[in-house]
Amino acid sequence: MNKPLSASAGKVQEALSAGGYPCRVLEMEKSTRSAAEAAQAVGCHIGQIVKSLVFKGKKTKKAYLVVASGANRVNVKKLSETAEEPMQMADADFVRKTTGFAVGGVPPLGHETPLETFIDADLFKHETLWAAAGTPNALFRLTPADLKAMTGGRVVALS
Ligand code: 5CA
Repeated sequence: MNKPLSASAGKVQEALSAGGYPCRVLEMEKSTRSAAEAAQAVGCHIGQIVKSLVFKGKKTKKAYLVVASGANRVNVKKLSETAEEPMQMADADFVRKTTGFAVGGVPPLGHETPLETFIDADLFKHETLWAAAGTPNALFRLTPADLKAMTGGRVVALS
């Protein structure tokens, strides 16, 4: 029998269901806090892991979401050019305040506030992806098309 989801993972499952996505949140025994751990827990390639990273615009102080392949490092210079303002990685407090989730479990949907989103084009190399679902143990499987639909993000080269 499946255990009930924790509150944060349940919030993500609700957002998925409300959006009409058939995705099911899985809470794992093992940690999925980092992309490498997540890939190991579900037995996929690290490139199939969706990292949901929050950046802050240095001018506007606005929060942006960058969904990147687990295999890539985001090039902040390139990202700043794309966003047309200098960007910095957000700190943990800013991440929690803008998304409603803690670092290590930030999902690509269901945030506290709507975030302008950029999607790493490399994620489209894979048929299926795995994204964080609210906690450092929770994930759900999705397609690149689902990711585009649920974030409304712009697909760009980020690495
Ligand atoms: N659950 C996994 C796989 S989906 C996950 O959430 N990975 S992640 O890459 O999207 O989230 C971890 C990221 O959070 C790290 O890559 C790092 O960019 C960021 N991070 C780690 N520690 C901090 C911190 N103290 N403050 C802000 N961001 C942090």
